[in-house]
Amino acid sequence: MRIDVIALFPEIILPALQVGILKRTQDAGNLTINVHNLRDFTADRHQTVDDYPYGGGAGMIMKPEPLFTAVRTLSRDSTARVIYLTPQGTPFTQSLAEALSLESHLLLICGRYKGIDERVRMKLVTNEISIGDYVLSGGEIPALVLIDAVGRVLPRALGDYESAQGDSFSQELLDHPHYTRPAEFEGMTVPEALLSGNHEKITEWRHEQSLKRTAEQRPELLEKYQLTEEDIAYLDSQKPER
Ligand code: 9D3
Repeated sequence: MRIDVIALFPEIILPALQVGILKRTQDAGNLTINVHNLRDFTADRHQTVDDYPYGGGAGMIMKPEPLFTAVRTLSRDSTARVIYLTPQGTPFTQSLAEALSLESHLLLICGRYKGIDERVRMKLVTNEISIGDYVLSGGEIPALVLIDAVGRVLPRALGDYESAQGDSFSQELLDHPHYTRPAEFEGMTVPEALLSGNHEKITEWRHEQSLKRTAEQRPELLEKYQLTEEDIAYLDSQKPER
């Protein structure tokens, strides 16, 4: 996969691409990421990227010319998905990350100021994505979130799909607690089920903990999840007495 990013602050994005899974995926040759500065696609002496809004109001708008030049330069073949990161976009999810991981070329546009000229959105943008309902100062961090989520489901090396599989499967419920050595730390012990060596018991304990956490933190996820009789009985047993 190839990912091009158009940003006003490439330096926000670059260091995060040099470590961990994203670095390994790039080193394996399965992902090429290029981060471009929008100012490099300007044609005027002052490298102007923004201007005042028609109709007035506070804030600036990103001018169409540098964005048209950048997208046309970076997507010569015209097969790239052109994704604009915007608070007005469709919510980013694991399933969207997995769908995007099947593309061969993504071109990400990071906004700053109040947003981009509408003609860029109409003529060039194929997808608009938001990472959640909170206000950030630009699209660079959202682009990094998207790259991280998409990059980690790409194969790092041949036959390296299991971990990503496990992730999407476990998205239905929240993860259970984890413990490692020592068996006792500052008076806190590891749950007996995990020390039992009984794999059925361990699996049951983990599943119950996932149900409990999901009920506490994300009850709306349980509405889509097919609860068994045993699941319902367990959750009922966790409710405080009246
Ligand atoms: C005045 C209306 N604001 C929109 C909610 C203006 C505005 C605020 C923040 C315009 C752009 C931004 C910068 N944010 C992004 O570029 C952005 C973003 C976000 O703020 N939250 C979640 N996802 C995203 S994706 C891009």
